Amino acid sequence: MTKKELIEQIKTKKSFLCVGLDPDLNKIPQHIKNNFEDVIFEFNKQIIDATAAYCVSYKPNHAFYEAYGLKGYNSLEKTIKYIKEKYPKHFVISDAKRGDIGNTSTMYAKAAFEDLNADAITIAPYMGKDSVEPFLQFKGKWGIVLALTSNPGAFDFQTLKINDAELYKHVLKTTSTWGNDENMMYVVGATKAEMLTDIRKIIPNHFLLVPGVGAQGGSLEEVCKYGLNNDIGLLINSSRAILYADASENFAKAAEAEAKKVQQEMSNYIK
Ligand code: NUP
Repeated sequence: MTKKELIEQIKTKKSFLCVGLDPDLNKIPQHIKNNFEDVIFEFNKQIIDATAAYCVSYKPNHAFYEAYGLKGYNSLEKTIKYIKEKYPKHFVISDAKRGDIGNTSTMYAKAAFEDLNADAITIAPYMGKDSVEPFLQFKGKWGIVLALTSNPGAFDFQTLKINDAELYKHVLKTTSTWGNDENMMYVVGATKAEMLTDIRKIIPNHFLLVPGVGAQGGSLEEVCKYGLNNDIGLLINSSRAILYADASENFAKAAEAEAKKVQQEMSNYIK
């Protein structure tokens, strides 16, 4: 998907919401577990159908599928196929945080883009240029580089100063020369919204994937205040707050209501 197409979707839907598909068997309602063979896929399918009108993107995190082995991976494949067939304009992010020596990264990229048919994959940039570049060679596909993450551990390394600038700023400056704002995005946690002012000085035009609203307590208003650019430039992810808004047979309706609530707040920022 091109940047132009993504922006068009955001304007049409008046939404820059990304629904995180992080299925957890301990939290999936009992009636789904009792009645379906592929529990994860059925749960996702109902969540997707309930939320598709209010979001522009879905982000399955691989951990929540790989935890259930081959069966889980099969549910992941089926989930992406379902989105791509029924909602082809939604931007699918494989949240796998890959990155390895070049030929290995190429295989990770093939898995995400050719086998799974995701539009984007998250990348940990620690191994440097040759570990990131293979993800940027696929037309219409995106690499989303971790810059400043939402978790408390972000302060262990990412904010350490090297030559007067924090490590995450070096990551932004350097990695942005490896690709462009048509094939790269950055992860910035919603829990660190004030830091978006500095981030926007370094990368004014890139889209940012922003997790951390909802369950992690980040503020949508603050993220928009500091992070919006002329193209909107944000995909804001919420997983648990939408998926597990209700644990009963009403879960899909509750997820829909939650996604709609976020979309309505977002619509205020879209002219
Ligand atoms: O910095 C990050 N923070 C984060 O939470 C980078 C991520 N990829 N994530 C992921 O976003 C996390 O692994 C989970 O899949 C999702 C946030 O979920 P929730 O807190 O909305 O439930």
